[in-house]
Amino acid sequence: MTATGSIVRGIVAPHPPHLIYAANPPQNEPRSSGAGAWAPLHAAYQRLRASIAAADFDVLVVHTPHWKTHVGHHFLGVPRFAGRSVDPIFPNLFRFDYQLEVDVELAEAVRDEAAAGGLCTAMMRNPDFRVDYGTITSCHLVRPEWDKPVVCISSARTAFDYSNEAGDAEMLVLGQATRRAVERSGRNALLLASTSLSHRHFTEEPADPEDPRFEHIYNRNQALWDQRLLGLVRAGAGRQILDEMPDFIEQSMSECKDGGLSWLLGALGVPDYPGTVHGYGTVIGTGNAVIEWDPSAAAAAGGAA
Ligand code: 2X7
Ligand code: FE2
Repeated sequence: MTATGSIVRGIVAPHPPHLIYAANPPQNEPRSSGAGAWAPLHAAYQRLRASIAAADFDVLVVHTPHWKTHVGHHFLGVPRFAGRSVDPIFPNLFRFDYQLEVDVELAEAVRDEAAAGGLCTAMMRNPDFRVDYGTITSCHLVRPEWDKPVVCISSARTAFDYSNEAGDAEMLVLGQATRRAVERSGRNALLLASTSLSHRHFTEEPADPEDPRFEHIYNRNQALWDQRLLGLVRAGAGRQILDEMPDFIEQSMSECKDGGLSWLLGALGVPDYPGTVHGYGTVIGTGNAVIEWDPSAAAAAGGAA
């Protein structure tokens, strides 16, 4: 089969529900105070949306850490989902009425490629399944119009059940499978790794969760790790990121343990060209960055893609 589809962008799209709360979309019931604690991340997402505004894409393919599956990698496999998503930890901030379309054909193609690569996989065929808030938040912040179908991939538990190294090995296979399926499908895809970086967070909220006086990184160790990782992104050192990933995960309690960033790097062919860091900010002490890799721009500039 001729390869016609492509990965148009690879994006790190963090999903703290706080960012939805602060944006006050009509789908979310709680109303923000407007105090502005997370303005740097909103500005980062705004820069990302401007950067992809002229991009030609058909589908968002998202890997989420908040759909946790204990036996293998699962894929949404019903054309349409609708419901109310409530964040179990922050129900005060996120009660979101969603409707989303799924590109089931592409989801099945990714599943088939992943299975051919030796991974344990399954399709989610329950039409009443409640889509997780990671998927909803990242998709909304990247594409608030909700006018593109999604492919949604769960977080398998290999890293948690066995080791970070074993988890990453699977995520690289899954990334390569995703790339092959996108190319074979003829789709142009945005890939979203829905993930925070460092992830230790405070366990108490101020009276106004959006009060900027209380928002800062949990500890300096996390800040240093996040800055190290972003330096490697800017340097185009994808291989080095993967080499350091097990330590990054362990020492900063990173949400990358769920595999999204490793999956994305694998799908991009482990980039040796820089990613654009649109911005960095903390949410209840966690570290979050909005990052974009543009493979075709890198190829045009003479890099590998
Ligand atoms: O899921 C999250 C997260 N990753 C980071 C911060 C706050 C809440 O939820
Ligand atoms: Fe999360």
